Amino acid sequence: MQMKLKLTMLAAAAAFAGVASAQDMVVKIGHVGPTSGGIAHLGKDNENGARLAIKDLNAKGIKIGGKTAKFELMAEDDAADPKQGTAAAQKLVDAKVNGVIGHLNSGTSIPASKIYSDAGIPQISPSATNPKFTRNGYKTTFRVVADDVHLGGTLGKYAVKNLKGKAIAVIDDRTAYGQGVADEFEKAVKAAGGKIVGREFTTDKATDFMSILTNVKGKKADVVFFGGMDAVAGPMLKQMKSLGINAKFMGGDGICSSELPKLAGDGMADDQVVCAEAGGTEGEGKKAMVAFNERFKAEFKDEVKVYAPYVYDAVMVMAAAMQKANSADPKVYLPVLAKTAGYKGVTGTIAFDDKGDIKNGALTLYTYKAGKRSEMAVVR
Ligand code: ABU
Repeated sequence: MQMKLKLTMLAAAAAFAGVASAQDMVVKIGHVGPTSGGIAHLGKDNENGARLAIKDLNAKGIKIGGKTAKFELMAEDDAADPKQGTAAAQKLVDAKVNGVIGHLNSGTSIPASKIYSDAGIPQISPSATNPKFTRNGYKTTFRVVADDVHLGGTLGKYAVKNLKGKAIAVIDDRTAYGQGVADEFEKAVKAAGGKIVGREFTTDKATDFMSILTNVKGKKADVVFFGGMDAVAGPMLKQMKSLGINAKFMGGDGICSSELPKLAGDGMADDQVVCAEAGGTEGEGKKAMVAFNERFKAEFKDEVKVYAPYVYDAVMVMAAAMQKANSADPKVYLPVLAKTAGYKGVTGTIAFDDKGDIKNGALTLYTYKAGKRSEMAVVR
């Protein structure tokens, strides 16, 4: 009797300390994003989304195969660099993670997807929007946001039909994401009868845009679209202002962060920027997203930048598939994950199509007023 009591006390102490006991199983979830470099703020936002999900899963005490699952996060930094991305992917494969959430960027997620596919490990990206990510025929590749065809297509039409742009200039950062979303934007502008007056290029590490912006000014552009991330868009907006370019500034989810006003400083006027997040919620669904954002702020003393809720849902969808399959073995839960349908997350309802893309993904159009993101519309 005394021995039983002692064992129970030891198990309780182990559970309190977060240590796995004989009745537990460890489930390793890999996460990869750029937690160093120019968009480290976005990488940390993603990683925190994963941390919150892991905390919630462990608090629930989920049973898998009759054992209490202890979820552990293996967080890796890829610095948004394709080579570091594949090295991080190999490290997670070698560590025999049960699944991976990431990477943040298309340029890292796409090459890493082959490594996970070869190892049979499911990968869900919460933010990589280049369509190619899910077009390689890998059964292990999933994404919980809309892609650049949807993003660029919607924004291109919006530039012509709603903003009434007459002279539209396009700049991209030559990354898989930036170039891809800019190409889709350009196609949609032309399809809507709009005129592209110039196409300029920069990089995801550039800080000086005076030369390309002078070209844009010479073309009298009234709308400038930038395919790239907020860390570049912010200084670009500042330099547009210094050159006296009063054009509307558009971009995809990469610029559509709560951080952009800080990065742009006084370079951003109210209503000047129109961007789209590659997801969104409407009606009753908004409550869960708002509650998540408040909870995230309380937990990390920081605003959600863009993707943290999508990371949270990606972890939860993966764990739900493990629970349903009653196994964390990738071979066993992967087919269940692929059949995910009607999962109610904080970012809305998640179901995957046969490529691993979210079905009926939403976009949220935003502008900025007084240094805050301001929602304009959710479109599907
Ligand atoms: N979707 C915007 C940022 C991530 C990426 O696709 O590269």
